[in-house]
Amino acid sequence: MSLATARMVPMANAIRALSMDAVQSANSGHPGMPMGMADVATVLWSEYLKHDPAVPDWADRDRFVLSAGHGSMLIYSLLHLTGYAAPTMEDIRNFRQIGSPCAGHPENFLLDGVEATTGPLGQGLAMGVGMAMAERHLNATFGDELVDHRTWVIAGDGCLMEGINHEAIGLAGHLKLGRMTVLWDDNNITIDGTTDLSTSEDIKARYEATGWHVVSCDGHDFDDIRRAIDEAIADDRPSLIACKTVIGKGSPNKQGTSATHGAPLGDDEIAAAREVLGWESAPFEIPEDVVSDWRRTADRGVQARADWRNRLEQHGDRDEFLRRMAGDLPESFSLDGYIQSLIDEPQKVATRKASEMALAEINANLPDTIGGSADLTGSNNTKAGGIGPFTADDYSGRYVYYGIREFGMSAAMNGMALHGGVIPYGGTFLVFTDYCRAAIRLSALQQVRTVYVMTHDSIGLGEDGPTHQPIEHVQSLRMMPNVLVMRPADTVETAECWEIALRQKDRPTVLALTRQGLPQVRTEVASENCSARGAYRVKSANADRKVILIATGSEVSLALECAARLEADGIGADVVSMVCTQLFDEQDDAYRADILPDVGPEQLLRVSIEAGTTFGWDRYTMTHGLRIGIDRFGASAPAGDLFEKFGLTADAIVPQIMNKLNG
Ligand SMILES: Cc1ncc(C[n+]2csc(CCOP(=O)(O)OP(=O)(O)O)c2C)c(N)n1
Ligand SMILES: [Mg+2]
Repeated sequence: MSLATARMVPMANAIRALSMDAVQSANSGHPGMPMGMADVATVLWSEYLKHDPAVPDWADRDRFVLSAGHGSMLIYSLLHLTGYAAPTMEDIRNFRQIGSPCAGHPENFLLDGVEATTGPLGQGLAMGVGMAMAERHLNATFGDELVDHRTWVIAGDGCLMEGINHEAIGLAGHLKLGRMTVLWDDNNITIDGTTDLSTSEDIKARYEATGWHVVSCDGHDFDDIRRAIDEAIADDRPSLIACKTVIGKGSPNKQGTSATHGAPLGDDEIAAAREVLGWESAPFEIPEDVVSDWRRTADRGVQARADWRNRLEQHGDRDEFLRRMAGDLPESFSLDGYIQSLIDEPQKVATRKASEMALAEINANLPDTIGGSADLTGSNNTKAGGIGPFTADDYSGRYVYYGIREFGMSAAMNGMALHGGVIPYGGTFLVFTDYCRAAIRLSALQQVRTVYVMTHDSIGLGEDGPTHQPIEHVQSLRMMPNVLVMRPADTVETAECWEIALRQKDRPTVLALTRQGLPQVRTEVASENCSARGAYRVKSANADRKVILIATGSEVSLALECAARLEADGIGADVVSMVCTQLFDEQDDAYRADILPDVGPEQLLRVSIEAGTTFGWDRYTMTHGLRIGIDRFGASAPAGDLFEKFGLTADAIVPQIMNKLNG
């Protein structure tokens, strides 16, 4: 039942008032977007969005993403007005201040109801695609009774202009994600001014050409907004609703201009806007009848959730569904037996192959995984364990052909992980983590479990040459907070890394894997997952210990070779496999001091060996240690020749160590 227009106007104006007052009080923020989209958001949230403010994490709720994250006051207003426990009015008063969950841009980890962290334009919409994919997959798995919801995105001109928009809508159109609707704040304004300064694109034609249903509406006419949303729901393609709006609507002297985009309106203009809107309440006060109209809109969701709860209790898959949505692995899940089989029969394979072997095990025993690759399936070795393709005709498939859309893939993975119920992993070449980087950063910031399967991790990929050979990538990803970057050395470590990655409920993992075959360095059963310590001794010094070789991935076997030569000369050398610096840094002092004793160079020389930049390795070698690596772009040649050319051989390394020891 829709409320009369006369009742809805003040509901929308409540959003406008809160937005302009909060921005004014913070003396920073973006009033234009929430004021412009207030009418659209009021219709959507009061009449369509399926949610229950009392149970924000209800699994079958609709997902709402404010892709135009700068308009954060829109979602804070909506959450408050519809009755979520937070943000409180006090939180809104403290918009953009320390301690308030009303951060500059919406953060999924600060407020229930904020489904995604947005602000980097374009990514919210792209995450919405992942949410819609997860929804269809779980629907195909558990049926309409348990999973039957929609994904709504509010996006601005900026979100549609970003390059990632092309990748995201291409994927959504191809996969026919008809339960996704993008409400475009079609206001012709960005920061620099009117959109004709920078674009002449026919956006609607582009969406149509990409397989989307497109409809327009007057974003300030409640009936017209309803008509457009109804049309979007009725169409089985994903929908773009071009909502023609006036940015800063209600601000008499500034509306329709970029002046309202990202600055407080000022006290005089706010007073004038109050006049125009007929809003008489003081800042941060909402008339009781408006509050109760807003609160009543939540009744639909309360009833829908109660009905769903009944269906869940009767459902044969209840426990499995709840396990999946909680993100817990099945209790029986373990790779111990598989790892034992690797120890029993050592093999020389590339770690990308080792990952495929681990995935065969994982995918067969963990129904939660949804894999994929950005058109490098055969190179990333990501399709394993008998999983079938995820297609528009069969959403039960667990393998996504993402196409050549690295950024779109990564953002979709974030959306899937945020949706819950699935564990996404996806592959490309490690060098193209640069294309994914902004989404990897959002995986980390949003605290989600995504696994990036990044193969061809060094010059070891050989002939494709420097465009494809990562140099700075592994180390630069290690700088990013809350990401596990893992570079396993053999089949055993690769399996251990997969197990660790799957058990991280609140952070992503990047697996850096080789193209070239590597000998198995782990041939004995360990009592624990050694890689979980981040670094551990693969080999202890036999002779009097003078050197610690710290290596990763393909260089661990090289370090073992160097150590053997040193030992032959009576120089004791440990070899430490630094699988994951982040996990090592998290170990207690005693463990770290055991692996890397805090003694001077005259007693112990620390040497790092990694086929990538030496930048930053002094963190572990100390300044007086030795750092072996590659501080220039690679070259095109067979891998063996390149390792020789760049001095990554025992012949080249051992004399440098001897020099250092004798110097
Ligand atoms: C990737 C990215 N680039 C730049 C920005 C900075 N920025 C924030 S809003 C904005 C303009 C967006 O225009 P539009 O989406 O039309 O928003 P409106 O002005 O209509 O509110 C820009 C450039 C950003 N947040 N993210
Ligand atoms: Mg705009």
